[in-house]
Amino acid sequence: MHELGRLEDLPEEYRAALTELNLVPLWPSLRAVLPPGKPAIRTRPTAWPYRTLRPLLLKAGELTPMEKAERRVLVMANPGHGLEKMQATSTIYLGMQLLLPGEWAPAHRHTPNAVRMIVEGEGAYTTVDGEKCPMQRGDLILTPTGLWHEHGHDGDQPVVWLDVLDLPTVFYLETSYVTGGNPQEVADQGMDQRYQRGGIVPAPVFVRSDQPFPMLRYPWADVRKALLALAESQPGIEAVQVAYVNPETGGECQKILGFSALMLRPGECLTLPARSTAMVFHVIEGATKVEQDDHAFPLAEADTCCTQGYAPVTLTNLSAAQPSFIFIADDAPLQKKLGLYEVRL
Ligand code: 1HN
Repeated sequence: MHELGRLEDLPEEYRAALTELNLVPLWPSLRAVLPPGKPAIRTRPTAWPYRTLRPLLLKAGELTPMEKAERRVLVMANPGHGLEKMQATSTIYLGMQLLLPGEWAPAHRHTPNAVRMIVEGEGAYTTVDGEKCPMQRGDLILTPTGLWHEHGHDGDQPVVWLDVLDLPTVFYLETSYVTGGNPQEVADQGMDQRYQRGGIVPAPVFVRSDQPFPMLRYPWADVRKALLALAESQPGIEAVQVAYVNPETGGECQKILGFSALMLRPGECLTLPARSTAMVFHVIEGATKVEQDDHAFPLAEADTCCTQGYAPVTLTNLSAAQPSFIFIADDAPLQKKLGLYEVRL
């Protein structure tokens, strides 16, 4: 590809005339927006070890009362995007949130979609659209776009969870906003008993859901059991991985970001092919090394990291005796809808 003209090649006077009229010549910047072969990537592979983050999050609990925070969160920002942008990747917001015993994070609803992966503690719950969802370690709880949600805590120890939002995309689209409100009325209990097993859903005549987000809580105990059963029954399977889906449609559980859980068998090393999506890895159980290019992150339980798109990622279970379990987030649902998703084998 031949070299294109530079901005400096143009007469000062001409450039000033363009600027005056809010015009810009394309050719000096064309290669920056259309680099050959692969995109210009800002997302830097980055790890956020829990042991370093946790004391600072607990300190925030002392420094900032809930009334002054609304949501007490330390945002895990990617330095490649600039910390103030609050982007872990181009499309993924990550934050670690703390709720102390007796605290309450008031109800609101907003356009970005959120999920929470519970990291530590017992006794907290989040109420989403009137459904009270208990929070236990490893559970995934959805708070999809537009649904009311609030968090409460009846236990006696701090509770911490990882928030994953599609905020960067929704914000970039100039569609991100919030509405406040009053505490929600909690609906009848047992909503989360509707989907007991894959392949069987409530019959349409009576109770089949017409909601876009029929399942809000994915208990870790069930997901873990499914992974162990998959590994046991399919010893030759390439990746022991399950996706969090909408049980009514079998499709992705949210529209912009996608979520899955992966088990690495003892000592297993798995290379994921280069794909167009950046990824987030969070260790639910065990110890896993995440490697990409020159970066190697040995992750312990509750640690989180991100990788770039367009380069392979290698995951290694650091234990030869125990399986490790990882939660994964990416923006494959969005990229697929836009026709941009690629796997490079
Ligand atoms: C939000 O609503 C929560 O409800 C957490 O817990 C983090 C980050 C950005 C925008 C909204 C929550 C958030 C958020």
